[in-house]
Amino acid sequence: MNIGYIAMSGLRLVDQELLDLGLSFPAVARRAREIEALPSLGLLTIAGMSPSHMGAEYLEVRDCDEIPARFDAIALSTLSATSKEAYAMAARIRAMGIPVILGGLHATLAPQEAARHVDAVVMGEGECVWPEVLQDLEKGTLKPIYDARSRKPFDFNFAPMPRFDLLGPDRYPRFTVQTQRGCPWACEFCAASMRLSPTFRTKPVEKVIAELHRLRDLFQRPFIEFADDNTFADKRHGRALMKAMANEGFRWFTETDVSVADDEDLLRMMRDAGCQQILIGFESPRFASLDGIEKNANWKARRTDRYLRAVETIQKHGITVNGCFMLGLDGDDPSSFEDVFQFVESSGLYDVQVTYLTPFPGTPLWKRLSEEGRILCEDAADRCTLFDINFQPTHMSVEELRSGFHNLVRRLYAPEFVDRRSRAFRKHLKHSIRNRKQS
Ligand code: B12
Repeated sequence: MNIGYIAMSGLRLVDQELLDLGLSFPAVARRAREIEALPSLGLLTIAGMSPSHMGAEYLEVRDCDEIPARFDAIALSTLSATSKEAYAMAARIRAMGIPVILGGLHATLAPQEAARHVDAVVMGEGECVWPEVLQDLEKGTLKPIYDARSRKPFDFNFAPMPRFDLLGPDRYPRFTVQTQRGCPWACEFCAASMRLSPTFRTKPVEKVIAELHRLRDLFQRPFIEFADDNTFADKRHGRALMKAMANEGFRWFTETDVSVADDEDLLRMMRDAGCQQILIGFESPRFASLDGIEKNANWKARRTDRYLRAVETIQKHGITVNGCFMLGLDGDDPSSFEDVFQFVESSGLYDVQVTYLTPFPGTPLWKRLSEEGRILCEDAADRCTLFDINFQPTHMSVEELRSGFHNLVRRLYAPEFVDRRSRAFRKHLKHSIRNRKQS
């Protein structure tokens, strides 16, 4: 049996004006190119569980104008933004008599919808059910839905080695590796791995290192993006990982929360382990906008007054911060755009990413906004890009949110502002290195 693993690659955005505006700025265009090229770790991971008698090939959707007929089944992975494209693709594949199995975050969050378009839907963590799906496929007894969420969360001690070897040799400048799944915090809007399985878990350090070594063997000097929700949520695991990565010569980027700034020793270990940048979801610099969005302990709101200091502490260790802000939160009003701009200016954030609050189908945010009658279009998964609006904001009209956002994008990514922040970063870094040497 020969299985084709097809990734819905590339960025998605419906608002053409914003796309044109964004890509006209060098900093945005560069980041867009970098992430355009990331392969799907979900598919490579489940391919790593395929038995040796089965063939496996990895393809990007952009290479699939013609669906190759040599496959006995196709595994597709989709996020919400690409779900309609994935269904259209599935229809073409099934018309050729090839069964389609669909997994990923959108299939997990909207399984009934997905089941109307494919032969089998996998909900949750693929590792828990993929061997069974393949056995059923061989026996011709595929079930319409496999729900990994009704089983025990996947034990990372058994994590398969992702099939990085399926990737073409010169095509990918960056690769993803996962070190943990889930997050101890419960943000209402979150549509990431906590929706696959709510339990927070870390991958054994030696497994992560083995994946990094595998990538280095295959691709020489790979740049790594950890595909985590919150790499340093478990500080003990984070420290052990940094110790193991010290002097390995990797360069990497990750996503984590602002609490890394509380631990300067950890920041030094991160720098020594090759960390180039961390992305932090600040969401907003305003207490009123953050209040209530994290449901376990109102964690984000309680941290607001330490945000500025945190950026300074992290960046002085030579690690740049990419600060993410969400516009359209219930506590936002027309002054929020200026507040974000001011925060970026006074913190000296090296990089910044602004998105709209996005109700992904199947999330608690979606449920609440739907009950409040605030979802603009119930059938608009293609608007789940983080850069398109699909809800009615509280203290602004949709048009005010959109034009305020576009204007903020123009100001944040103006090349002179980007340059000023990057020069300030280098200057402060030199200064703190000098201070460190003197003390
Ligand atoms: C790396 C990444 C990317 C990469 C690669 C995406 C990809 N196709 O894998 C790039 C940069 C291309 C990307 C792009 C986008 N992304 Co992105 N991305 C991530 C990130 C950081 C990590 C995802 C990851 O690799 N996880 C690890 C793997 C192992 O998990 P997984 O893919 O879910 O796979 C597991 C299961 O889902 C399942 N599974 C998955 N597929 C399949 C298939 C089968 C057949 C089976 C059986 C099982 C299965 O098994 C896997 C193992 O358990 C997350 C945020 C985060 N911290 O998680 C956002 C995230 C996934 N991205 C998001 C978004 C919105 C986008 C974009 C729409 C942005 C845009 N405007 O263009 C695009 C759309 C991309 C596309 N064309 O589909 C959202 C998605 C929310 C949602 N529910 O839809 C997230 C959660 C970020 C967020 N802020 O909310 N992204």
